[in-house]
Amino acid sequence: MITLYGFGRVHEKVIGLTRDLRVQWALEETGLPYRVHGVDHTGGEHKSEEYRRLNPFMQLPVIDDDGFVMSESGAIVLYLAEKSGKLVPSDAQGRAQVMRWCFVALSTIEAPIQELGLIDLKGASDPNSAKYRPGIVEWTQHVSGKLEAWLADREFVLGNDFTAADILMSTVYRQVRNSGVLDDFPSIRAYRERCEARPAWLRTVEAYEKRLHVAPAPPGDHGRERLRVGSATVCYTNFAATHLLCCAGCRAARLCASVGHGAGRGCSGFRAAGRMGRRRCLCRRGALRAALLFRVPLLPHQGGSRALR
Ligand SMILES: N[C@@H](CCC(=O)N[C@@H](CS)C(=O)NCC(=O)O)C(=O)O
Repeated sequence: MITLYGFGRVHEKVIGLTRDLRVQWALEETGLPYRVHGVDHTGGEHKSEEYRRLNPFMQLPVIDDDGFVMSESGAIVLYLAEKSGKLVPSDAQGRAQVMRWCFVALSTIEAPIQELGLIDLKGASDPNSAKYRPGIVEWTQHVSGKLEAWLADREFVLGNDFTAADILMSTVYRQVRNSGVLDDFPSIRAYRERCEARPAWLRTVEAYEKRLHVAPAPPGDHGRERLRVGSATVCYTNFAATHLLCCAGCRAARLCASVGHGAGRGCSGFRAAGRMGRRRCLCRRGALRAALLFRVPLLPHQGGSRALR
């Protein structure tokens, strides 16, 4: 049986972004039997000699398929596709196209996105953020513009069929889903939502939440995230933000209202927050604008549930 070495404990900031999600998604799509070994990253389990033998770079994910060990998320996803005969077409040229788009995802697209993700993880207080972020955003938007055009008349990157390349592409974009840089790329956003609507992805997220002890969203709250803003709890109306900004408190809410996003009765997030008995709500765009203006980090709501969807 396949063992997936995925995160069992990891820094809260990266929950929902880790690359073991890609592999577990591929396992769920292909139906191959597997179990997960939850690596305690916080406790340094990946630094052991035993783990180094699995992956010389001591990173995750890794799979062990009855003694056949493989690291690198892209290589693993392709291996699982080949092994199962799913997520790839049967002809050599079709498979080569899938490979091509896997490389597009992991090199052309992921290069700037990873940079951007890292900058945003560090937050606005990092002096390099202001210096390098605009250039990285430009690079991200340059490559994304090309993909946006490509996806305009395609359901998935290779057309009508969901393939291994879509697992990689959509999870790459997931890293910056709440950064605001994709606001002008509706085809990419819709594409990612199409991919993440798949039952195999939803099962993956559910298993991941359990593994990392992330409290799942309450019923009817899918795709929303509650965050603490100052003393108030806010609710995003869009896909979950795992580590955005906070602490501008009412200033953020006021700004949000003044720019016409959220914090008003017409905002679905406001209504959702009301249902949950909360006092404030910002829609994602409004909160991000506020964060940008105030240059404050957003923190997850402590002790509340968090949706990764
Ligand atoms: N290119 C590798 C990158 C792997 C990677 O960066 N893994 C991260 C998690 S997403 C990791 O293990 N970070 C922890 C560490 O380096 O200590 C892949 O695609 O698998």
